[in-house]
Amino acid sequence: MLSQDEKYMKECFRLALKGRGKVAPNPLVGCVVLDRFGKVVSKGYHHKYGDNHAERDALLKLNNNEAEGGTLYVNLEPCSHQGKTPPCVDLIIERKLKKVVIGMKDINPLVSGIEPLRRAGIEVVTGVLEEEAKFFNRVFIKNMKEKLPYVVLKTATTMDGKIATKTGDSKWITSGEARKEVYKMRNEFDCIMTSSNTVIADNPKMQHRSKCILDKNSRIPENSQIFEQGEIYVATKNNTLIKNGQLDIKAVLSELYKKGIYTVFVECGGTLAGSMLKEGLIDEIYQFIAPKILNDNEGKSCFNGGNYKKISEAKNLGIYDTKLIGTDLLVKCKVL
Ligand code: AOF
Ligand code: ZN
Repeated sequence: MLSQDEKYMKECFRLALKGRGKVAPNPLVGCVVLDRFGKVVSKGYHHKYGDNHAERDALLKLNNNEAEGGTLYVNLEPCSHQGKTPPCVDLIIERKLKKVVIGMKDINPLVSGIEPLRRAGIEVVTGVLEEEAKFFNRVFIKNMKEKLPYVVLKTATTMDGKIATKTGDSKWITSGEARKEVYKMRNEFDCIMTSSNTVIADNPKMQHRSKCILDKNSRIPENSQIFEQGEIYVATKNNTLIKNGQLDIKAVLSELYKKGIYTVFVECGGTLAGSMLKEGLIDEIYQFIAPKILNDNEGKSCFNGGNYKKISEAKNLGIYDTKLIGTDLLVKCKVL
C-alpha cells in the first residue's frame, strides 16, 4: 500500500507529465499543496521552458496565507537560484509552509534548496519514491550531468535477433501496426540518427524535423529520400573528429546537444548499433520482436562487434515496459 507521501508524490509525477515535450532542457516537475488541515488546496506543474516552476505555479493560485502551516509536495528539490524564474524556496518560505516533501535532489549544481528551507525552520523530507523520481527525470539527469542528448536506439528483430536475411532483405520483419508505432515514437524525440549503411540499403524517408546521418566517406547519393524534408546534419570525416579510424559518435552527439537537441532516436543496422552500445552511448533500447524465426546464422544481427567470450561480459539491460503491438512484442529497456 502507498503511504500518504507516496500517494501525493505520484500525483506530482502525473501533473508533471502535462509538461512533457515542452519543458526541455528543464525537468518535468509537478507540485501538490496541502493546507494545515491536510486538505489539498492547490496543484501545479512546470508548463513549458521559461515558465514558472511547479511550486510557483501551485502557490500563486492561493491567497497569501492559504498555505501557511501546510505541506508542499514536489518531485524535485525546489530551486534556490535565480534562473529564468526567481527561486522557489523564497516563495515557499514567504508563504510559511511547515513541511516540504521532495522526490529527488536536483543535480543542477546551481540548485541547493534543501538547506535554505531547513534554515528557515521548515521540515524537509527527501527521497520519497526517489528511484521513481530519478527514472522519471532520466532525460534531464543525463542532459545535465553529461551535456549529451539522451539516446534511445530502436531495432526490429525476429525471435532469433535478426534484422535481415543474409542477402539483406528486411521488408518487413514487423507488422504495419508496429511500423506505425515507430512513426509516433519519432515525434517524441528532437532528432533521428541513422547511418550511411541504412540510407544506402533501405533509402528510407524517416519523416522528421531533424535528422543526423553518420556518413564517414560521403557515400550517400544526393537523391536519397532522407534529404527530402527536415533539417539535416551529415557527419563526415571532413567535419567530425575521428576515433580509431571511425567517426567519433560522442563528438557528434555533443555537437547535437549544443544545437539544442536533448533526445536522439537512433534507427540503424547492427554495425552502428553495436559500436554505439560498446562505447556506452546508448541509454535505452526499444526492441520490436516479431514472431518469426529466420533460422539462419548468417542473417544480420541487431548488434555487431561485441565479440564477447563470456556471458559475464554481456551488456546488461533492465526491462521496464513490454507491450503487444499488433502481433509484435515491444520491449523497452535501459542499458545498465
Ligand atoms: C523546480 N521546479 O518546476 C523546475 C525546476 O531557468 P529556470 O529558472 O527555469 O531554472 C531551471 C532550473 O531549475 C533547472 O535546470 C532545474 O535545476 C530547476 N528546475 N526546479 O524547483 C521546477 N522546472
Ligand atoms: Zn524553482
